[in-house]
Order: sequence, then structure tokens, then C-alpha cells
Amino acid sequence: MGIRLKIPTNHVRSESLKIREKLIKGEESNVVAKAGLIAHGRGEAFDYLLGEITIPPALFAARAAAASLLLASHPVISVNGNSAALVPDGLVALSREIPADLEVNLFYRSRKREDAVKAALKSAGARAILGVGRDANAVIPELFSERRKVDPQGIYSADVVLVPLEDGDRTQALKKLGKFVITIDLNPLSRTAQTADITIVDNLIRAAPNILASVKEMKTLDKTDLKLICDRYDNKKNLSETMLYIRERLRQLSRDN
Ligand code: PTJ
Repeated sequence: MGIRLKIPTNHVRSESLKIREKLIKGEESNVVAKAGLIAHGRGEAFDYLLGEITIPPALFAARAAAASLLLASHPVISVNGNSAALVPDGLVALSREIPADLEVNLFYRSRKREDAVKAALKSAGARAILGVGRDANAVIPELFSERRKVDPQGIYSADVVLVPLEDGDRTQALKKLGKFVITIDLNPLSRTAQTADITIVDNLIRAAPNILASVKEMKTLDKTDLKLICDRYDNKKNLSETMLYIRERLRQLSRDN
């Protein structure tokens, strides 16, 4: 085990350091892949550009995501190492509230990591967890990474899949299978962000509670109203607004200097 950092509460970046510690701990317990630590660094850089807040287009996307998940006949939340380390409680609460299945899906798949992610979800209160061991015996065609292995009871037969932060290939493959894909990715330029049906450009730490709050708020709406929320959403337009927000923020910051 590495050196444990004692984070001073008055440190200006204490929140960010605590999140890093969560991921380091997650890596030590096999939940997070080593590459997950690198992926987090990339995310942090994009989060700086947003000002580390949920910007209006991200909130709008989170609302559309909540409506789509509520309208789905078989929604599934795909869980990788980083998401299990960062927001296990949030994902379990979301899966209960929708309700949606939880499925372990890893790029760096090993039995050890599948079990570690499953254990993290279990200690957050999850009951059924799909996609572990022999249960992941269906294959997403045209996908050659370990992500191709899915559960026939889960992602394989889902109509809507929520895929928090990941690499690009699977989103395209899932779309080819006719799935509606919702992603949470701080990088608006990533292949996942560009190909998903709904992209929430926000930190998963903020996005998960936002989706949950919208699901709770919209649960009593009828299908026509939920559909209206979905129909009003345009991912390309939302991504453009995100990039314009970043441009405007950088313009203002460069003026202040
Ligand atoms: O647990 P595994 O084996 O499934 O592996 C997971 C990782 C993340 C290692 C794997 O999917 C990967 O390599 O992903 P990438 O290609 O690095 O993409 C991760 C994306 O997530 C990047 O676009 C990051 O900007 C973004 N990201 C990182 N941290 C966050 C994030 N987006 C939202 N919230 C975050 N906290």
C-alpha cells in the first residue's frame, strides 16, 4: 500500500485531493484500473475548463437523461472501475429510483476486478449485480475489447444504457445495436461524447446526484410529458452550447488577467 495522504481541511484543493484519494484507494483494492487514474487526470483538466461546476447545458442534459431512463422499458446502468470508486452510493440509489439494472462492464476486465466492483456496489446497498463472471456470456458484435462481454439479462437486452465515463468504441457499437446511450463525460470532444444520444458534460460526482434529483422530480409525470422533455433535447446543440460556454469562460478569464 502507498503512503496515505492526510488532507488538511483548509487546503484550497481539499475536495479534489479527497476524490483522488478515493481513486487511489480504489486502485489498491482492484476496483480502479491503473489507467483509471490517468483517465481521472484527463477529466480533472476538462473540469477546470468548466470551473468545476455543473454548467446549464449539463443540467439540461441530466434532465433529458432522467426522462429517457424513466421512459425506458429496460434501462441498465453500466458500471466501470472509476464510477464504482467515485459514486457507488449514487449509482445504487439511481438504480433503485428508476428502477434500472446495474451491470459491471470493464475495459480492463479480470475476475478480480469484476468481484471488487461488485463488492463496492454491494457495500453501497446493491442487491442484484449483472455482468459478473459467467453471467457476461453475450457479446456485442464488432467490439473487440473486453467491453464486448455483456450480460444477456442486462446490457444485451436493454433499450437504454447509461455509460458513465469510458472509452469510445462501445458507445458506437451499442448504438449500432439500436440502444439509446446516455453518457457522462467531462470531455465534450471524446468519441463517446460525440456519439452518445445524450452527453452530460459534467463530473460524475455532480452528475449522478443531478440525474437522481431529476428522476425523483419527474417520477410522477406522465409518459407524454416525459417524451416532450426527450424530444426537446438535441445532443449536437447541447455539445455546441457546452463548447461555447467554455470559450466564453476562457475569454472572460483572459480579459481579467
Ligand atoms: O474500469 P475500466 O476497466 O472499465 O476502465 C475505465 C477507464 C476509465 C480506464 C477506461 O474507460 C478508459 O481508458 O477511459 P478513457 O478513454 O480514458 O476515457 C475516460 C473519459 O472520462 C475521458 O474523456 C475523461 O475526460 C472522462 N472522465 C474522467 N473522469 C471523469 C470523467 N468524466 C466525468 N466524470 C469524471 N469524474
